[in-house]
Amino acid sequence: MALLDIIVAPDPRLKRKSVAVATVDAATARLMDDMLETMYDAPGVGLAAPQVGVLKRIIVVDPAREDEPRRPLKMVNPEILWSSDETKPHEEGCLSLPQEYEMVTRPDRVRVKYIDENNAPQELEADGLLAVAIQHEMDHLNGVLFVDHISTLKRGIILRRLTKQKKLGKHPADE
Ligand code: K1U
Ligand code: ZN
Repeated sequence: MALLDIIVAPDPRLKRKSVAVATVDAATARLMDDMLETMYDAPGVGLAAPQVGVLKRIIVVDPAREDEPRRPLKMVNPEILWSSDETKPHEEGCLSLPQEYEMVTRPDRVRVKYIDENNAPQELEADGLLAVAIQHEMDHLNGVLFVDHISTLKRGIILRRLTKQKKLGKHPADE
């Protein structure tokens, strides 16, 4: 397995729509393993393929806490079949927007269909952190970032800060 480089915003690749995967072959399975290793190393609760420069509809998530056994999910071509009318605010971060956190309101529960690592169709109903992470990662597949769900003012502040750090060649975690 390998650690992949995570793209940091602003970057045009994070704003593009990803394409569906025709079949889950060995290369796709290896990519998902590498994405999981990269996510655990970061650490994060999810990662989408466009964040590592691959514009395909692939996400990985694991909502388990550090003191719990790992529960990795590898999802290809995920689609939301149903989302609850009830919404909930949750603090979100993003490995592509390091050190930036804001409250985002999303449906509290979702039902999702996807193809798993064995090319088998699956369905899953999720709530809590898993539901938030799946929606956050699926947004990445459509070129949407969590800052697109907050006010224009806050989004502008965050993106200007990241642009400045990129120009200086600085990583926000170094500050
Ligand atoms: O897409 C990403 O960049 C991953 C992102 C996903 C996410 C975080 C929070 C709510 C919804 C979705 C992250 O994992 S950011 C890191 C993070 O929040 C975290 C890291 C370690 C433990 C717990 C959370
Ligand atoms: Zn993200």
